[in-house]
Amino acid sequence: MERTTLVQHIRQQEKANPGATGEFSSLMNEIMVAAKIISLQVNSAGIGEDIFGLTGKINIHGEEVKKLDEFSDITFTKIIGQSGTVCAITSEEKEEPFIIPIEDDRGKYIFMMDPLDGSSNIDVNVNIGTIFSIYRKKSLGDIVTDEDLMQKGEDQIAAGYIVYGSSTIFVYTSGQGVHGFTLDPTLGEFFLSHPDLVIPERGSTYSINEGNWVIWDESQKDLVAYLKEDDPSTGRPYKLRYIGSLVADFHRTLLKGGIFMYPKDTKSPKGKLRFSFEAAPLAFIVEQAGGKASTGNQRILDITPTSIHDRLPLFIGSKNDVEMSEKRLAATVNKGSWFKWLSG
Ligand code: AHM
Ligand code: MG
Repeated sequence: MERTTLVQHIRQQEKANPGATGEFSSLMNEIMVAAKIISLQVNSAGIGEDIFGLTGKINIHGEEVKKLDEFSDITFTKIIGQSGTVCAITSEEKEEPFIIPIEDDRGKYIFMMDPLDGSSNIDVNVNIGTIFSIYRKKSLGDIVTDEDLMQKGEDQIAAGYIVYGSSTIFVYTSGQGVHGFTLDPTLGEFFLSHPDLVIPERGSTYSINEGNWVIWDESQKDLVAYLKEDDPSTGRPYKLRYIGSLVADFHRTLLKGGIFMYPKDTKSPKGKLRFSFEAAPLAFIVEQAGGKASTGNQRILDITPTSIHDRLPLFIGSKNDVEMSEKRLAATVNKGSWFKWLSG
């Protein structure tokens, strides 16, 4: 049986673009190499070298840095940084962008990553992943400016993620649909396993950390209560699925449909997830697969961040489920303001 490798697929997609120089293919190939190295580490964690546990460091978000977080960040930064295809790398793990020196081999792309998403699941053998996003340098000249590092979500050239789970899966889009590849560990090669992924228009699951109920606002409580009501004519109640690794919760949502939500709450008034490293790349992927991604009232890809570590609420998944959530949230907010107005 003839199987398409990830390298062949990337080359075919690049051929469809007449102005292509091969730089994009090189970058994607380097991402694939880094992903294989991390996959190997994740799968052998616990054997031999001690890769579990904490580094003792705290990252820019005030979170404890795990050894695998650091390993993934360093691996991606080294491999992509030396690829000659990028001029800057930003990472969820690093406060400042890494700018490739002008005298070094550098290229026209900006690479952004959450090197190891779902790190709280590392030590318990639950799926974790990497999320990445690629933009083209916008400003002219050698200096990498804020305009390059804080681009509108819509300006992404490509985005993808890798799930390190029961198998390692690489999913990406370069604006020509969404395609998934599974790592064959015996050959060390990614093969096309999920061509032209399309998310169901409507699903039957919702995914949210419901332990946060008390810190949600009324509109969020109303939405989740609605999804749990018994009304078979509208497919309710929805099932609840929550892994706690965005990459894994998103991957399930992409394949099966439904909605993943991380709303704002009183602990994270702006939301918990990051625009550049989590929301924007997954929004690009979901839209390419026919789904939607929103803050609850704004399309994610319409947003231009104001800092590389911006956070925001995220509602992502099947088109109908995201639209229904937006309507429901707006209706409760409006009901709330009428109530306040009447009683005030
Ligand atoms: P991380 O990138 O530091 O791992 O944090 C992001 C993770 C997401 O993977 C996941 O969706 C979310 O945080 C889980 O948060 P919570 O534990 O609050 O449910
Ligand atoms: Mg993350």
